[in-house]
Amino acid sequence: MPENNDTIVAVATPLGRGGIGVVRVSGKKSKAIYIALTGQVPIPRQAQYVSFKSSQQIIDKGIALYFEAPASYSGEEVIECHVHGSRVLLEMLVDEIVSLGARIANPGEFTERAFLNGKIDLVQAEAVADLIDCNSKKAARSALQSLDGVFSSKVKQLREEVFTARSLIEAALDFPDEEDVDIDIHPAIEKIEKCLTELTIILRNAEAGRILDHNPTVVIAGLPNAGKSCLINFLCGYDSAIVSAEAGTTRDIIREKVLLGDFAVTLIDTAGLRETNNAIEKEGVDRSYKALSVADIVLYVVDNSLNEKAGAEIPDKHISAGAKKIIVRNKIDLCKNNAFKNTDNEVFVSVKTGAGMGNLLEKISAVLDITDNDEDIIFARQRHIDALNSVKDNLKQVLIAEEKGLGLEVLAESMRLALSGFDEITGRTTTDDVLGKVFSQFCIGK
Ligand SMILES: Nc1nc2c(ncn2[C@@H]2O[C@H](COP(=O)(O)OP(=O)(O)O)[C@@H](O)[C@H]2O)c(=O)[nH]1
Ligand SMILES: [Mg+2]
Repeated sequence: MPENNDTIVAVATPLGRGGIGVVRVSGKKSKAIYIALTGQVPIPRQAQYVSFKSSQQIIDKGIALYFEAPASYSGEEVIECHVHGSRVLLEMLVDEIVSLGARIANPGEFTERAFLNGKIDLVQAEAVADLIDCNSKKAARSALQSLDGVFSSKVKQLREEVFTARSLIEAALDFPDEEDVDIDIHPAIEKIEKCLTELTIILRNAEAGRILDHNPTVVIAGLPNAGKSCLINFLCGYDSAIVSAEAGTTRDIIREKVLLGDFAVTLIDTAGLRETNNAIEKEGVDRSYKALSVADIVLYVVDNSLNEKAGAEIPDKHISAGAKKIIVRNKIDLCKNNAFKNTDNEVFVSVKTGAGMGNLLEKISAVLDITDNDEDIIFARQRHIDALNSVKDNLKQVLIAEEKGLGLEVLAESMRLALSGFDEITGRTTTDDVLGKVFSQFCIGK
C-alpha cells in the first residue's frame, strides 16, 4: 500500500482538448504548493482567480480551490487547479507541482485515500469507478445510489442483526455450567432466519444489478442451419457472419459489440451444436459450449419449419446457471401452420422476412431492462455476490447445526464466518490484494 505521507498530483480531467482541465493535488504539502504556485494564501472552499506560475513564467491563469483536511474528497488537504484544457498546459502544471514536492498519483489513489481515511467504504469506492465507467443511464442511477451508501447501509444493517444474534449465542456459551442460568438461543435463531430472508432479497437485487456492471453477453446458439448467423447479422445491422444453406458453416466464434435498446451488449454467434468427426468443426462446437457457459442471455435458435410441434432441446447443462434463455423459433415463413403464439420465453420469427423480429427485440430488451423496480437494483460486483453467498451459507450452517443439536461453539464459529463476509464487502477487513485489485481498475486522477 502506498505511503500516505506523500503528496500526490494528477490531471483529473481526460487528456485531450477541452474547455477546462483540472489538476488535483492531495496530501500534506498541498497548502504550501498552493502558495508557491499562485503567490496567494488559500481560503478554504473559496475559488480564487490566480496566475499559476513556474519559477520562470506564468503557466496559465485560472481558478484555484483549497480544501482543508478532513473536509475534502480524500480526507487530506486537497487543491484543485482549473486551467484551460490543453494537454501541454496541464503537463506543465503537473511538472511544476512535482518539482514542488508532490509525486504522480497511482490509478485511483485519491479514492483509495478517501477509503483509507474513512470517508467512504469499499462499496462506495467501487461505486465511484462504476459511475465513471457506466454504460447506461440506469447503471448511472444505480451506481449513484451505491455511492450514496444505500447498498452499504443494507449490508451494515444486516451485519448488525447477525452481530446481535452472535452476541446472544456467545452469551449462552459463557454460561455453560450454571444450571440455573438457562439461556434461550431461540431469539438468535429467529434473527438468523429473518436475516436469511432479507439476504435472499438483497442477493436477488444484486444479481439483477450485476448485469449493469458489465456488458452483458448474448450468445446465439442452436443446431446447424437454424438461422443463427442470419440472426447475428440482423441484430448487428450488417453482414458479420457468413450465412449458408450448408450446415456447419460457422466454426469460429463471432463477436460483435452492439447497442440493443439502452444497453451495450456483446453478441456472440456460435457453431451449430452437433456431433461431428470434422476436427475443425468439433473445435467450433467446443467453443460454442464455452460461450454458453459465460452467457448472460442465450438466444436458442430452432428451425421451426422442420418440426413445428417439437419442443427445443436446450443444452442446459452447458449454460451458465444465471443465464436467461429465449427460444427463437425461426423460419416461420416456411411453416404450414401459421397460428403462432409467443410465450414468456419463446418467440416465433422469420429472420428472412423480418416477421416477429420486433417481438424478439422487445423480449431481449425486457430481459436486459430492469426498469420495474429500479430503486431496489443493487449495482453489485461479483465480489459482493460471492461474499453475500458465503454469509448465506454460513447462516444456513448455523441453522443446521442448531437442528442437529451440535455444540454452541459450532454455531458461534459459523456466525463469526458470516460476519467476516459482511466485513469483506464494505472493506472493514480486506486484504491488500483485494484493495489493489479494486483501485488498480480506476483511471488516473480519480
Ligand atoms: N426461409 C428462411 N430461411 C432462413 C431463415 N433464416 C435463415 N434461413 C436460411 O437458413 C440457412 C442457414 O442460415 P444460417 O444463418 O447460416 O444458419 P446457422 O447455421 O444457424 O448459422 C440459410 O440458407 C439461410 O438463408 C428464415 O427465417 N426463413
Ligand atoms: Mg452459422
